[in-house]
Amino acid sequence: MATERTFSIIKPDATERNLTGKINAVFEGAGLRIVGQRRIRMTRAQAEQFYGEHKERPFFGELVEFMTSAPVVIQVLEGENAILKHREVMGATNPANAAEGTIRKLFAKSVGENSVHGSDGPEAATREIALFFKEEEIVG
Ligand code: FUP
Repeated sequence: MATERTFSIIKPDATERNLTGKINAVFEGAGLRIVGQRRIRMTRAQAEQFYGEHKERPFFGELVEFMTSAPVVIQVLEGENAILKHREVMGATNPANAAEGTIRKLFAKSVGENSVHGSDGPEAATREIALFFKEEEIVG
């Protein structure tokens, strides 16, 4: 299995509760190296583009409102099998279904305010990293 990169967001509900360090500790404990990281206030245009595939879903408006409501921490994580490993430590989208010890089980407030985002596959990872990071900002 080759080294992969994935895109991660620590969402507003988590930054507001000062959970960035605790969430990063879970990532690093799982062998995911934080090779790019920046704290930003996401613009409406960025959030709408990022979640474009959910445009027609009933929760789209709320999702964009939430993602722009407070700062987020955007990240590039690197490691063996990083995409799947990251999704495993995040847990299921809805915290009610998330396994014990996962970030969403530990910290998420609801299916919408679920503390973290992670790319769902290699194509998404490449697209999402390129939306927010220049190559020189990623130091492996
Ligand atoms: P995930 O890949 O786990 O982030 O989940 P999805 O791509 O299915 O959903 C993206 C985001 O949409 C979730 F993180 C939160 C939001 N969402 C809702 O608010 N309600 C839902 O029923 C499903 C997703």
